[in-house]
Amino acid sequence: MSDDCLFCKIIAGDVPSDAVAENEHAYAFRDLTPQAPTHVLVIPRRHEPDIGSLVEADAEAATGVLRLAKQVADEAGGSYRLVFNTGEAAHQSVFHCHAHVLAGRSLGWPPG
Ligand code: DGP
Repeated sequence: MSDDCLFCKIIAGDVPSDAVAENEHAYAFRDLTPQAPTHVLVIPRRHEPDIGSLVEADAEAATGVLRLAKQVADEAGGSYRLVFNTGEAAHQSVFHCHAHVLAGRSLGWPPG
């Protein structure tokens, strides 16, 4: 846990969130500013700043994130997009690894 990390506070229950699912390694909750009918964030319980750091530090936890993202996407039904914004120029604003699961509408390509 990192003291000044918003998503660590969400995992600890110190900041409220709209829970969707969880497993041993990861927690899924609804994004505050949804960009699609289904917009769920899947975060590892372990604090790592991004997916690259997580997979190097704990590959099992990274797999746990992917498994939970798949479960959330399966429950949403149909097509989906899984996004790890990584680094400021790629629009990462919270530096605790997170996957966006986006579904429920047609999604354009390339992304902006
Ligand atoms: P990113 O830009 O990839 O770092 O995505 C961060 C996401 O986190 C963004 O879509 C908005 C969401 N978010 C920020 N603060 C909160 C919060 O307090 N609660 C929830 N549920 N989502 C948040």
